[in-house]
Amino acid sequence: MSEHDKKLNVTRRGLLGASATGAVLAGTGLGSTLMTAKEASAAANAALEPGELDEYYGFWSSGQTGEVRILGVPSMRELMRIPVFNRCSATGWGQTNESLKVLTEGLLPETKQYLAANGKVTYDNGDLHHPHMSFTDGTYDGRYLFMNDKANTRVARIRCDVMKCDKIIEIPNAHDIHGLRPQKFPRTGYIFANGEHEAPLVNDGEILDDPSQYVNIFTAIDGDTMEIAWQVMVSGNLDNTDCDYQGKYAFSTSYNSEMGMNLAEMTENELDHVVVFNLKGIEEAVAAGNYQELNGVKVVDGRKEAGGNLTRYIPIPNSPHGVNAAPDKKHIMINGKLSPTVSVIDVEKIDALFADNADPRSAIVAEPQLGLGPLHTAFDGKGNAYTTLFLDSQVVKWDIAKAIEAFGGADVDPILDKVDVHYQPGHNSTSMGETAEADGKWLISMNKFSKDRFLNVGPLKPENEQLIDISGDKMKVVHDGPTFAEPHDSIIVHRSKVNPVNVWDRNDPMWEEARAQAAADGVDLDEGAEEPIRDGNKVRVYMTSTAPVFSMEKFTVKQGDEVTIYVTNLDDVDDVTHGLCLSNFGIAMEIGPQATASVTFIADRPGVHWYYCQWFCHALHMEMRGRMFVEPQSA
Ligand code: CUK
Ligand code: CUA
Repeated sequence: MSEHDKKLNVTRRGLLGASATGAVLAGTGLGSTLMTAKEASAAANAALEPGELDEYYGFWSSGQTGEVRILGVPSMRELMRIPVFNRCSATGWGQTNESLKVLTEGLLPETKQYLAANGKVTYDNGDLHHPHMSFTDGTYDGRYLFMNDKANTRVARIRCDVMKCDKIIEIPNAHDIHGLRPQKFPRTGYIFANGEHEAPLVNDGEILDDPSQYVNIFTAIDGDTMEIAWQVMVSGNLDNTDCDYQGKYAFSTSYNSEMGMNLAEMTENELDHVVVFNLKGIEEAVAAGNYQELNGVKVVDGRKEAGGNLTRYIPIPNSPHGVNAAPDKKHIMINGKLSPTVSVIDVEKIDALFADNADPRSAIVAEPQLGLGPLHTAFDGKGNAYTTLFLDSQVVKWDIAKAIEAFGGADVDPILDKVDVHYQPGHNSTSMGETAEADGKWLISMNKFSKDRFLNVGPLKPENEQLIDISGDKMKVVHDGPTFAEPHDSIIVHRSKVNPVNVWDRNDPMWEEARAQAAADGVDLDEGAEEPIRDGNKVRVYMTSTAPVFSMEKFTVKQGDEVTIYVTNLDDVDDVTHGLCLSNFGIAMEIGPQATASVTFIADRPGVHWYYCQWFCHALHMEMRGRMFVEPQSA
């Protein structure tokens, strides 16, 4: 290990070692596994009887799994998984025509070309870090969830009425979308998305190992149309992002202001920065034509050397990571990562940075020392902040007003409490904590390691999210929840904000193409067709499902036909989902009540093949099946 590395303690062993040291230094120890009576009663608050409903929806990202998960909070019951960037064996996401439309229509032409050369139509993986709900007037409005894909530079949207992904777009010019946040005011509005990794603006191979010509791109997407509004070229890279409650500014951290290409270079400077984006200034520059158009997107120059009033760069120690807007609508927390500090920005001091070219650091009103490895901060709406300390394996509760007083020279300690979490927390989130309606009841600490917390399942361990009761003065860990890769980030939304339907609307846009094709074939989707409809070597099969039967008990196609099977689920009863699984064809799909789903394949396999319903729907579910006959080509 070099001296530099030692200082930063950046190896994995170093990080894990530092945590134990940190905990000992903090004097909290790890031996407090026996619950006190008080803790037991806090745990009881979190417990729900069978049949009781949770007060909150938790929307969880899954990191490299690529899906979104819904948990109930505080029970921490996993309620649903929503496939987004991943493939799903159960629902047929990535296989049905309806999901393939979502997965392919937003891809860039060169991506489609690359995928085709590899025998694919879409990516199979994603790295989904940041799920966030749309806002109206500073709080969740239950319309949409938005999320990033760091792995393949995409942004996706989930409709909260049906809890299905309806749009995915690939972001041109940028590389590897990481930080993502929706505009809070007056409404969403923009979705802000950070390109994390540096590359040439025109990345066609002309420029390779010449980092001096690399840039990073900040993107604003219109959340209603899922079209890109504009992009900003910046100095340094972009990590996380958040925005104010005035609709004026967005803030992105940069841990690589150095534009380094390796660890030593990226961590060289003691100060990196947060970029402040002046939304109105950018809109005006775009309206005035001060942009270059690249891949159909208007790109403005917000780099330091460009001057102008699009961006400002506030120096921050040291490789800052998380950005979190406080529910007081006034403060933005920049989490120091390699610096033990959180830098507090007062949004009311930002105007002067643009209007009067004030010293960027004049917007910093506090910088409390909290512990080792601050990554993300959450809020209770009572003036307190909760910051994860990755290296210390702790969550620290601190008083924002006291931190500001201390920064002004007062002899006060803003730290109110520290609690051990297990182990190495990344994100944390509080109930309604990312809105102006933060209610201070629950905090989730999403921990990267579970080590000895659970039964050993082999070298790959689950991660661990812990539920913490923050309703009192002291934080209390009341629940451990192991999770598969990975509990990256979450939001905790009061159930009054979310109101999904029980049954699909027959006219839902999701199967618009199926509807159009059926109309062209003279078929009513609600009735299906008696026989397959042949159109050259294309064959379309329209059937309906009503528990426990498919409307077609058999149909015949020819080997080599391109077959599309449409199934419309006529059941309109809450919770009666059917499926269609075509054995030995690798085909399965979910058909929710009143939904239509379809799948297309080449029937290149002669013989008798059963299709069956794979969602248990009825006492005679096993009997819900039918035969596809494939006549051999010679016949
Ligand atoms: S980033 Cu990973 S712990 Cu992707 Cu939200 Cu901070
Ligand atoms: Cu229909 Cu099982």
